Amino acid sequence: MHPTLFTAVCMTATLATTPVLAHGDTHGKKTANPAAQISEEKSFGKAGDPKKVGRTIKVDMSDKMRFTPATLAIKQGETVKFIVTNSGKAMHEFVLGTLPELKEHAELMKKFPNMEHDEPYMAHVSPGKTETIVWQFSKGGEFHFGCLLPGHFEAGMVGKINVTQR
Ligand SMILES: [Cu+2]
Repeated sequence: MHPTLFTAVCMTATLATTPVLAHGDTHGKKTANPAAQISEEKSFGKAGDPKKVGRTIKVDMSDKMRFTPATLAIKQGETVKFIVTNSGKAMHEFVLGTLPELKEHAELMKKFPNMEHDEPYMAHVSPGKTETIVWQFSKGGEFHFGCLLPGHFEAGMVGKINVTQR
């Protein structure tokens, strides 16, 4: 994705009324150095190279506020292609992160339900649709994925990823 567009999309929802508000922890860095954001590494990994996908994992999201499967085991270094399907009638999203980050983001989504957000570690999936993201788990640890639409996370729409260290 083009870096300028990427930042613009991300900022649109909040810029007009509250310029200091950022829903992620990286907006400042992005503005300062747009070229660095593409390869930015998070504690739970980084955007994966689609040519280096070692494994494909299908994840289903339903209106029962559940991910299936909800527990994943991954080896450090693996590049995973997630094929995320929304089999429900409501909008859902698949967002990778650490549990504290996801909780914080879910709280922000409650305050600003129309906030647009887009990052390489999230997929927004309309009812009946399928989206893919490619992510490399460059670091070991326990991570999570969640749906951050208002109320969904709290209703249990969260899954766990164990990345075993090499
Ligand atoms: Cu959801």
